[in-house]
Amino acid sequence: PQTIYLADYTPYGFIIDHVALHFDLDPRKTRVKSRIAFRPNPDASDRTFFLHGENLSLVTASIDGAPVSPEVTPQGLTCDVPDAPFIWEAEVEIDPQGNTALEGLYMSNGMYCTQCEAEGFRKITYYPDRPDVMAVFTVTINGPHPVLLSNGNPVSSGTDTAEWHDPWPKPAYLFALVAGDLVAHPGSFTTKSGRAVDLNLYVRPGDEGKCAFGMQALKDSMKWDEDVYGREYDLDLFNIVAVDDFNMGAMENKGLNIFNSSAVLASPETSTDMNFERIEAIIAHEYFHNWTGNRITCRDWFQLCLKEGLTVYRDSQFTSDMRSAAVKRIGDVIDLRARQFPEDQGPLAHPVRPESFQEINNFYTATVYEKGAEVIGMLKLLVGDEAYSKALDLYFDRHDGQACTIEDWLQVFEDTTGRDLAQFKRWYSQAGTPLLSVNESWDHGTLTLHFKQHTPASDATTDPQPHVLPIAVGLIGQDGDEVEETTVLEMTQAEQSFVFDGLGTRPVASVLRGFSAPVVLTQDLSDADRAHLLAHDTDPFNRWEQGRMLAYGSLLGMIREGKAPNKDWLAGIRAVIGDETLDPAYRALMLGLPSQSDLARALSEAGDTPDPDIIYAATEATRATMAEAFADLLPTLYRRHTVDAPFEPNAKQAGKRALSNAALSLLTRNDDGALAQEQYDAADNMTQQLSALANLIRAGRGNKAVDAFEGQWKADRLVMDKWFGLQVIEADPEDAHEVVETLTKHPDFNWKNPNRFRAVLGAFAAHHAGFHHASGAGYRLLADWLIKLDPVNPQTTARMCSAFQTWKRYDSDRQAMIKAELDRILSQSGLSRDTTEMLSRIRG
Ligand code: HT7
Ligand code: ZN
Repeated sequence: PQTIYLADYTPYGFIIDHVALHFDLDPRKTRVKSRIAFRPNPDASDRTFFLHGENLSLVTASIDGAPVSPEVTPQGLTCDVPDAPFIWEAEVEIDPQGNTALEGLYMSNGMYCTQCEAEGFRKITYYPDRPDVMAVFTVTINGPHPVLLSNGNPVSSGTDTAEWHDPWPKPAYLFALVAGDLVAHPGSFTTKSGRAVDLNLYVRPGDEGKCAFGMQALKDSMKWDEDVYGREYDLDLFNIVAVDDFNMGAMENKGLNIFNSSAVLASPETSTDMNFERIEAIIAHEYFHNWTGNRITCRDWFQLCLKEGLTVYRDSQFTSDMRSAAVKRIGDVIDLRARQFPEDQGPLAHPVRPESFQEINNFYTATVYEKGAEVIGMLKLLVGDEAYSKALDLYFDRHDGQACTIEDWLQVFEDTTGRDLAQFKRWYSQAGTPLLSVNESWDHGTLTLHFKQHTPASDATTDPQPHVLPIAVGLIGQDGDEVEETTVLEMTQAEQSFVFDGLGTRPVASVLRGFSAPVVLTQDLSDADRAHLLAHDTDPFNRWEQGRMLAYGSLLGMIREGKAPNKDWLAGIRAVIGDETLDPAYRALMLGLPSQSDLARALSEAGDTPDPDIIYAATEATRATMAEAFADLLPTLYRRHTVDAPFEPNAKQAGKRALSNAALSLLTRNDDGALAQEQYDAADNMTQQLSALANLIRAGRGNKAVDAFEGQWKADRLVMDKWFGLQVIEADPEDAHEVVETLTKHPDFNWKNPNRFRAVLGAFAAHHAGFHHASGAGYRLLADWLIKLDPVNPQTTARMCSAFQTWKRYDSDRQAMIKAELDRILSQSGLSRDTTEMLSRIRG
């Protein structure tokens, strides 16, 4: 496969003034007519007329009304064109029903929908399918469907026909079309300058009762973007459509967002508190793209972080404002460490702005999205809130309507602050997680913090240079009072020291508050100092972090030397979870343990070979000890935080449920699931029902409830995804692969549906001890399914290959078995470009 390089960028040879598309919908033979007004681009030197096109049957083509016979390849077509403005017209035939890859125009449950990012538009018609070609689109749709939607504002509609006009120039990846028998949940929003916007959430009949929360989240997002970023919506209509078959969460098509139904449909009976929070965040994320992505888009796909990093950053700010900032930050860091750190430290490492790719779909990664957002958080911390706002205002003013680069983005910060961001730019160009270490010296009232940073070399970055690191530090005195409020140290060298003087007694340094930089920190703190911070730190992130570090110490001591759990850690956690002045959601997080794959990563970072069985046993033993140590506290925690009021998906109630369910999961170890059964029987919402079910399965008495749950929810696709997934998540490691095999034979296991596939196989890949079973059965099973899925849906297959990315951590037997599976998949004839690229990179 061909490798594309950032360095090779050249502008397209033509400018498009207008695109008219006409669709005659048919499941197997949709006709697409295009009429595109091209003119030569004065800024381009190469005038080759190339239009992308894949899986299209060209019916006719003409230039200025005269038929032409272009040279057609599987990737597109070329044609001789005039050196002056001209009209290109073409008609193609496509097969939406046969499009199982879910890119381009495809069908899901009888409805037509599109997914064009990144390069799906070329499967709809011949077009320069690159983000720097922006054009105004008019679309007409003919088809026997009550709802016919496209981007922008409606121009006209009649029986089986509709015309749409989008006045905002856009790249083809933001094009969307939806047609089907859908019902609208309507709403409205008036922008701050008085524009009345009609809002609709389109769903399949039967899903009307799951729309209210998403609609409110949309209104909250619109208001928040006005209040915080000064960004107003710019059309008279904003539509969202829920689709069952979708490769990712959602897509920000201009004025017509398309959502995986799991990312928008919600009701108390069918959705957990976590579902509600995720839905609110995704709706916000896609809405915020209207400015960061759509009005200002990317020049090329290497600049993906320009829109994704910024939009993730914006959606995390939104969630922090809507819910608890501390809980959101901790959740984001847990997620970053679970998904981005392994990527950045393994064979898939790439810079936030990659410099080459074979298949762009493989670069919608945690590094581009989440590390990309962390980079923006650091920038804001370095320049300050006011300068950040000014820079963003300038960004929107200067670049509205343009396709931009990271250079453009950094320039607005340089222009507003006068700072030189050349070194900071390394965050975009260097792969790898920096390792930051700190040690202290104390001399008569002066504390000096000596920092060292080092980023390990990788294939992606062979000679990493020091980063600019904002390190937020505070000092906690021996009496527990804060003696130095948070200050942000700016580290730019490989080694650097910072002095705090005028101190009385020696304080404990609270370093990297709020996780101010995405690094692995090594701080030489005693367990007593960590316990002191766990008890007294004013920074909620670091308070939690010290509990987590103590938990790591305890678990690693058990794994390596069979030690008993650390009593100081248990005492520290006990004090926090019993402190009724603290947010229940925060206390629930304190009851969490590092995941088994996090422990494997920690062991391998320290040069040890992780044994998944021992890690599993240590985690289980630690949970059992917690259940025993907190036995007297748990029933009160459970009862006090059980919500009696009618279910509301707000942060307050969700936090209480999170704490009572965290207590339940420990209590179940003491009562063999009696309380879980009680909760299951009484549950009137999915948070309570699912948590109870998980505990019953774990307690070995879940069979009846599993069957009852299936009977109750058989007709609900999204709830059944939970049913499938939970049985895998809660499976005993010895049986996990058999549980998966059984579930894949279930009549409702529709493996072509990405949600269902992920519910089972994705959950299995995340079941550390089950997937890494010493027999290799887990590796074989996943490989079998990846081989089966690849010809049908390469994008989802390739994403799931990352389950193998950590393979070099494990022992030689496991490595040999994984390598054999990687080779077996790679040897399949016709393997997709997506999967080939992922596995070749992973295999090395
Ligand atoms: N911008 C979108 C990214 C995307 C995508 C979405 C759905 C299906 C396939 C996709 N490929 C890329 C989603 C987002 O980040 O908001
Ligand atoms: Zn996005």
